[in-house]
Amino acid sequence: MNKDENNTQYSICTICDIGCQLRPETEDGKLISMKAHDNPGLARNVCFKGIAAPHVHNHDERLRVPLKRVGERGEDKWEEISYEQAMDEIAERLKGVVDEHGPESLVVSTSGWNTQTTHSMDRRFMNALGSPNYISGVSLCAGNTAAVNKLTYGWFPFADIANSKCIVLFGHNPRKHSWTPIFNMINAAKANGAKVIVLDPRISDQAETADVHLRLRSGTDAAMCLGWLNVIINEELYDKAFVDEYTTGFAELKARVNEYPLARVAEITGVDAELIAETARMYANADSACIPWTPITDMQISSTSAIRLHSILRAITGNLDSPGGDLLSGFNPNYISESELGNHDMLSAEQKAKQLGADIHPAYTYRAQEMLSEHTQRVWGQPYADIVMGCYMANPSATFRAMATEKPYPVKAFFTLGNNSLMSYPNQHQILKGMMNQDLIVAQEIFMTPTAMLADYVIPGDVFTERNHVADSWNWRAGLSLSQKVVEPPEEACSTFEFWTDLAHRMGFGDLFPWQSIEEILDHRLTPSGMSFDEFSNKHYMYGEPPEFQKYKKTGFGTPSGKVELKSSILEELGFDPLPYYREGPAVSEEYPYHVFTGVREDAFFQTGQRQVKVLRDRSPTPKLFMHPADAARQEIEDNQWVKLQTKTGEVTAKILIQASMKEGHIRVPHGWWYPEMRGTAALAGSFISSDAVLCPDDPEFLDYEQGIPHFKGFPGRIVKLDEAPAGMSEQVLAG
Ligand SMILES: Nc1nc2c(c(=O)[nH]1)N[C@H]1C(S)=C(S)[C@@H](COP(=O)(O)OP(=O)(O)OC[C@H]3O[C@@H](n4cnc5c(=O)[nH]c(N)nc54)[C@H](O)[C@@H]3O)O[C@H]1N2
Ligand SMILES: Nc1nc2c(c(=O)[nH]1)N[C@H]1C(S)=C(S)[C@@H](COP(=O)(O)OP(=O)(O)OC[C@H]3O[C@@H](n4cnc5c(=O)[nH]c(N)nc54)[C@H](O)[C@@H]3O)O[C@H]1N2
Ligand code: SF4
Ligand SMILES: [Mo]
Repeated sequence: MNKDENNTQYSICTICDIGCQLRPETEDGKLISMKAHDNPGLARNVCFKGIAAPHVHNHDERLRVPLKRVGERGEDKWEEISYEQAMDEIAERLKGVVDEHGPESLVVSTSGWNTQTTHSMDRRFMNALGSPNYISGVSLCAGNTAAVNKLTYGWFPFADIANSKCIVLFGHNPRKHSWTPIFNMINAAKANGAKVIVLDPRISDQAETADVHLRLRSGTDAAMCLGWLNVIINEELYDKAFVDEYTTGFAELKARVNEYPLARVAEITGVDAELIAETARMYANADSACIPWTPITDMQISSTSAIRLHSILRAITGNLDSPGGDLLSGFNPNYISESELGNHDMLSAEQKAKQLGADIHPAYTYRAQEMLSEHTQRVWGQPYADIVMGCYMANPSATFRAMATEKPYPVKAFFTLGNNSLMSYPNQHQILKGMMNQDLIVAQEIFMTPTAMLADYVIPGDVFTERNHVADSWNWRAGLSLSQKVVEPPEEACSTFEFWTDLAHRMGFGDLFPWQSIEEILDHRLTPSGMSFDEFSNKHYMYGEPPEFQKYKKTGFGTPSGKVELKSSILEELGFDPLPYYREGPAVSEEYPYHVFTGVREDAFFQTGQRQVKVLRDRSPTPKLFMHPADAARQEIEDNQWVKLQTKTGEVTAKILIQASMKEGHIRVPHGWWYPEMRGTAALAGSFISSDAVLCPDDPEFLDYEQGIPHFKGFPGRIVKLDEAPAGMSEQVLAG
């Protein structure tokens, strides 16, 4: 194993998805601690989840050998089998499904963050087999944001936060234990005089320390952006030279924003018109300004418009690809990209046309994204740009519906890797129905999750200290960083790279998977740099490209017009409104009086994970709904009381946390709660008791038109008091 001159090794933490490089320490072949980085630029990157990695990696309940279902589906009864037997049987059964129903009957669901070293072998496998039906948790995160950004200027920017003079956070709330490096960058910029504008219904941590806080109603971000544009365009605060030379559709955009005078925007958002105008001026007049990516606008009924409005604001204020603005990095020239390894041109047009949901909601599917291919090739040198692995996906709601109903065609095999699929999309009821109707389910996991419990085969996964990697942030940023294997995976645990490679060989197309190990594919990927993986790991724990700004002056933008498309020619050709707009979500009523939003990430966990890790669970034993004191008083609800939160789709049970920082009339529901300790006593480890996905609808009136993204920010709900906790809760949950 390579160590640098200081005898240090580096592993990139994948407990969450921001990827801090930390220093693992081992003893007798076992990970014993994770330390902060020794590089001063990274030394502050310590969050307690990363430090807790040994408790995750060495956990007693970690899966170590393949399991085959022996009971009914979901009954959680297993026999242990060898890896060879499991892979042989999976290949045989998959061949059977494909022979009967065609290759499109295979769906793969993943998220990619945690499994890290797939090297796009999943897409390569699917493309060789002939299935377009790949879905991912990133369809509610940076993946769909990337795809929609591409429609406007051909790439997905990463904000140059540390060098910015004005940072605008649309809900996004980085903290010491949530996306720590971004939190550090914001603090560095503030120390340099940057102003921070936060838009959030709650007084979040970032709102508390911001220069200005706009407490908008949940789900109204697109209206807010239209209000900002109204001020910026009518007061002529935009960059005229840039608009003239590098954009299309400015006159039409101006006409559209004039439909949103500030009085209308103030009424929709609930924010004072003068404050909207003042902050729009602050943003537009700053020496440099950025709008960092936020997941808040990728989960709303006006998501496509809201994301496009961020793109438009960045562009017309002259902040695109300039210092302190939002940078378009392109592919790293020293590393073969996942976009290329995925072999997307191998999948036929006929099979691509079968991608589920593409007919109605095409924005992040092949149908819309391939309209960019020749332009991506022109500007960035290759046709496919699968940035954050979210640019060629099927629609999850359409996919689970097809799994449940066999319409428009049967979907009979479901593979889920490093993704707790049951709980990670809207409408958990439909997901369960879809999974129960499968002939073959395979899960690759490190713990027995509710999703894995529904599988026919569970393959144990490795973790980040057990595999080598070179990370390029999925083409979001151009730098490369090293992640080293410091311990062996337990027993038969494997990487997702090995899983797909071994399966491809059994399926008869192993020649397309010539790399025998992760190190071999890393050597291959590093070929353009002239370094082998060994050489890279000896010298370059971090390896950046010098930033080159405003590359578009040489190349144009990677869109059909070569310009920033304020009016999107692709959306127009697909039959959608080519200009951004605001659409109101389903209204609250007397029956369902609250605006409910999911999220506010918890410091102790990443998404649905780590509930079985004692040091983390002790910090947060019980799921909590947030409620404003005035709402609690009106309903005579006390702090820590058990309640039900009900929507038309379902109900969850949790405790109330009364918080003055909440916005009146709003309820926060946490994401991803299940109870590993209830395994064996409650169906699917209590995953229908408190999970937000049980509540979140995906009926058409709750879906964004262009992407089919569910409205997680401001759907109607009601609170019903309970006299006691749900049955079967542990002492710790009851006391929490
Ligand atoms: N209902 C609902 N759905 C959501 C969201 C929401 O708020 N509500 N949020 C969305 C967002 S923002 C995101 S980013 C996605 C996140 O979706 P995911 O990234 O899928 O998130 P997790 O819930 O953490 O599930 C990851 C699973 O991978 C396992 N795992 C961890 N490390 C490894 C590993 O190294 N190898 C393998 N094989 N498995 C591993 C964990 O045990 C866990 O069960 O979910 C999205 N889905
Ligand atoms: N500890 C920890 N850190 C994490 C994660 C984790 O699970 N745990 N998950 C990671 C992932 S994958 C993601 S995507 C990020 C998400 O993290 P953030 O981007 O910070 O998002 P949230 O914490 O879900 O919510 C942030 C804020 O959005 C506000 N909000 C709610 N509705 C709206 C709305 O309609 N508009 C606006 N403008 N604001 C609204 C909420 O009040 C809340 O304060 O966190 C990452 N960091
Ligand atoms: S913020 Fe924490 S959990 Fe996320 S990558 Fe960094 S150390 Fe790991
Ligand atoms: Mo996310």
